[in-house]
Order: sequence, then C-alpha cells, then structure tokens
Amino acid sequence: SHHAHATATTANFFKMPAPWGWRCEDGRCVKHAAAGGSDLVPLNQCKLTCGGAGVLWPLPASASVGRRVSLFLPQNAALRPTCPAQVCPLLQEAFVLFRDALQRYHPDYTSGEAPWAGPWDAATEAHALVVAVTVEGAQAHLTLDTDESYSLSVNTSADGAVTTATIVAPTFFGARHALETLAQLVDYHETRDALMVVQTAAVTDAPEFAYRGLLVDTSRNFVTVAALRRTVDAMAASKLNTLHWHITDSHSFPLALHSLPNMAYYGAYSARQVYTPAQVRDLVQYARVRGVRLLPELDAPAHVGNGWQWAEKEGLGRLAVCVNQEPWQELCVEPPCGQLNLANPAIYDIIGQIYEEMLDIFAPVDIFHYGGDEVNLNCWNSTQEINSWMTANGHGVDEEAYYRQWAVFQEKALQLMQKAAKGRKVEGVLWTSELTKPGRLNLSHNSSQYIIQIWSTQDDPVIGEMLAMGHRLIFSNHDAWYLDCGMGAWVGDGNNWCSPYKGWQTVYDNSPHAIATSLTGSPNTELILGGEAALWTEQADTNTVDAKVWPRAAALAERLWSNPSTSWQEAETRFIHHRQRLVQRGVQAERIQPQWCHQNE
Ligand code: CP6
Repeated sequence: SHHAHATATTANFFKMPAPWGWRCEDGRCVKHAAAGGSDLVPLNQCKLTCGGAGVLWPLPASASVGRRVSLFLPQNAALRPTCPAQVCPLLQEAFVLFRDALQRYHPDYTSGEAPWAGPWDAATEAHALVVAVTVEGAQAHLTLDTDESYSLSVNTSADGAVTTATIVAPTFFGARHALETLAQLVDYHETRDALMVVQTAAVTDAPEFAYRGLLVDTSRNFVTVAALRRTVDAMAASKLNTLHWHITDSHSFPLALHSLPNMAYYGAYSARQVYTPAQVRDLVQYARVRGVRLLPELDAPAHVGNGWQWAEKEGLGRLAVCVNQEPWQELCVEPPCGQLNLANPAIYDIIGQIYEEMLDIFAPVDIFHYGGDEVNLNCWNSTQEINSWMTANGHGVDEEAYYRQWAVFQEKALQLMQKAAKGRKVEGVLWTSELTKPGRLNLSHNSSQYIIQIWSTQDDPVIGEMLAMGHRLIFSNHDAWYLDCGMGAWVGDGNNWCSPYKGWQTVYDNSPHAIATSLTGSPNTELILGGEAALWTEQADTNTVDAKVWPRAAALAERLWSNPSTSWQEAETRFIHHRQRLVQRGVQAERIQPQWCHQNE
C-alpha cells in the first residue's frame, strides 16, 4: 500500500501504520515483521478482530465473537430500554456509565467527553450502536438469590450502518454485567480516532458463585470516600458484587453516627477522617448502580477500643476493656487492643443503637458482618470487673465458661440485629475463630444460619467441620486471598506476622471447590457462597489501596465468576488486557510485566 514507504515524521507519527503491527490469521494474532501496511493493527485491535473472547474478563460461561469490527463514535451509542418502572432509572444510570467507559478508551481522555478529533469518513460518522436492553424482573437490590445472568448478542446490518447489541437479563444486575461485557467488546482504533465494536457476538453468561467480595478495612488507616468509589468502579468492571466494609476496629472508629456522635468524636483519627451518614448513603447508591452491595461490619466483641471511651465519662461504666494495652499483643497480633466489657449490660444498648443506625444508613442491608474474631480470653479473665461478674453469675472462670459467654454475646448481638431489622431478613456473617470450633456456637437459635467467613489456611479442618455443620461459607483463606502483606515486618518488633505477598497467580489458582473437595471429598456446591479478598490496612491507606488491590482482586473475580478449570497461565494475556482497562477507569492498578512482553508475545 502507499503507506509502506511513508517516512515517519513527528507530524505524521501517530497516524502512520505501525511497522510492528499485527494481523489476524486463523483466529490468532500474528506479528507482522515487515514494514507497515494498512492491514496491520495494534495488538488491542488484533485481539478484538481475532475473536474478542481474547480480551474478556472475567471469561463468560459461553462466548463466541466475530472477527470483523465496525467503527463508531460514542455519541452514536444509544440505549433502547425495556424494563419495569422500578429498574429503568438504574438502567439509564448504568448506560451513562457505559458511555463513560467508552469515552475513557480514548488515550487523551481526562474527564467527561474525550477530545475526539477525526477526520472520519462518512460511514464512521453515521454508524450507530444501538443497545437494546430487556430487564425482565423488578428486583432493584442485590440478595444472595439475585439472578445475575444475562445474554448478549451483537449483530450488524448488512449495509454496516447499525450495530445492535441485544441484552436480555432477568434482573438489572445481569443487564449491568452485560453492559460491562459489551464495553469489553469495544476498543479505541488508533489510526482512525474512533471506537470499534465487534460486528457479531453471542454471549450467555452467569456467575459460578453468588458472593464475590472484597474487604476494605478503614480502621487501621483511613481510606477516603473517593478511594472507596474507585474501588467500586474497579469491582464493577470485574463483576465483583460485594464491598465488605470493615469500618471499625480497635484502632479507630471513623463512622460518624447521628445517634452516637461520641463514637467517632472519640474514635476517629481526626475530624476529617470520618464517614458521615450522608456520605455512606451516597456510596450505597453509587455501588448499587455498579452492581455492588455494601456489606457493613461492626467487629465485636474483640477488635474494639478507640471510640468507646466516652461512656465511662458519662457514667455508663466501661464499654471496652484492655483498650490500648499491649499485653494482648500476642493474640491480638498488634496493639492497640480492646474488647467489649461482658460485665457491663450497657454494651447491648450501645451496639443495638449502632446496629439500628447502620441498617438505616446502609439500607437496605441484606447481609451484616458481626466480626466475632480473635477474642483474647486473657483480656477478659485478667479484667477484675469481668472475672468477678463471671463468678457472681455462677458462670465460672474456666476457658469454656468464657467461650460460652462469648457465644451468649453473639446470640444477643443477633437478637439486637433482628430487632433493629424490624422484620426484614438480614443474613449474618461471622469470622472463623475459636468460637466456630464444633460445639461452641450453638445456643438457642439454629447456629447454622450464620454464614461463616473462613480466613484460616486452606488446609484448616475447620472448613470441613463448618460444612459438616451445614454452615454456608465465604472463603477468604489468608494464604491466597489476603492482599495486605508484602512490605515485610511492620511495627518495629521484628514480628513479621504477614504471610508472604500473594501474586495474582496465587489469587487466581485458589479454588474454593477444590479446597472443599480435598477436605470433604465433595465440592459442597450448595454451601459455598463464594469468596472474598481482604485488604487489611495496617500498611495501606488512600494512597496505596489501588495498587495493593488491583489487579489482583480481578484475578479473584474470574475465579468466582467463571471458576475456570485452567490455571493462571491460560489467563495471563487477558489479565494484562483487563489491567489496562482498570487503569482506563481511573484506578492506579499495579503493572504485571513490561510492555515489551505484551508486544512480543
Ligand atoms: N483484623 C481483624 C485483622 C485480622 C483479622 N481480623 C487479620 C488476622 C491475621 C492476618 C491478617 C488480618 N487484622 N479484625 C482476622 C479476620 Cl494474617
């Protein structure tokens, strides 16, 4: 072609066909070593034209994608919705986000509309992308029963003037996922300054697991609402559906409650480092249109401390004991510690009030996390007030007596939640702990109603025990899905309690069904709700969440959405591509490898 002998100048540089271009041959991208020609394309376009399943993340249950693309401009993408009245506004919002994702494919995007410049030929300017979405059901909030499936088919008129993407989904949540998949079948065309969309595709898709989560701790270090929003953006792009917000812990209590303002007044790191009820409500809505539920946690009876001191000054007695004390370091893992004072009945009034306001500002809450991890019996037993109370009430002070009172605490917490929920069903989650060992949890209620979140290693017999007891499980085994570690020892005591950094490969290859099968001989498909990666923030804050979480949490996302039978090697190219999309969404995701590898694969 006439391009072949063109000479690169700084003026024409970016409009020149790349001499290192790619070509599609038998469904594979083939590197073209000869000097440029018009059939040579950058690798991203080659991935699309060579069968766009090569760029999808997480991999759909079934997808076939045609090789041809059509050029179009983002202002010519239009929604044609069919939906129940309750979900139409959500769908409209999701489509605005879809259009924004398209704008972000432009390399010079900064905000709003990208600087599209052309010039374009008439066909490109006239081409329309019609997105016809049918949502069948009226469900507007995620639950564990929500059907997130969808079908997506892309077809293009014979004259090439209109590409129609037809989406059918039982719920808004499935339709929203379909828009994410469709956005992945679009990319920027470098030399034409336009978008390209595949002309044909057929995708049917549904998640393997209903619960696909990410924990963010905002107590050890504060994380701004803006950073939480970015986290939700990346979750949406990866089809994760639950942001488990470990809001409070012993270190700080940043949740500003109208009913109990003293909690944050005493417990926040500073007046700025708080979440107001209005900010929380906004974030709940922000997440909802992105297909994400917020799952609030109030960790108790351990992992409390700062924030609870006000009660003593107001004559309510001590709500928390061992606060900021170090002798508990060994089991608490870290100072400053604290645990609720079992001997003070006021703790139940206070957590009841906190639950009530949390249900209000996070409404509608379908799952609540009670924490319930890492109680240090030494703290309770060596606190005179508690020790005397145990004896005076005839409980005794041996180890099992304390475990029983811990179980009584969880029972009361559950009842307070039920009262606060006013008849609505709120599922409850507990961490694995000494309490979840066989025989300790069951009191008057049927304890298997708890969902148990596993944080111990994948070989821990507790997993089999929990399944035998009929508990539903969320996997967060720390040997694969804890994302916090990596910088070595922390706090200057040489106690490096973190297990080593988990690469995305480790995250990807960790399979709940495989773990359950190895422990019990069965994948226990019904009881395993899914999994969750965790960012504890002893060593992370606003500035570092993006790179610590992403793209590794996207590896989790494919494990939980697609549950691939293959391991990470098969996924690497797609993963690198998805990481790039996360960056385009404004997330400062970690780099996987040099760009050189990507261009020379
Ligand atoms: N905080 C709380 C933590 C941890 C847990 N709960 C934790 C324990 C061990 C490791 C990492 C984190 N920091 N509230 C356990 C669920 Cl390795």
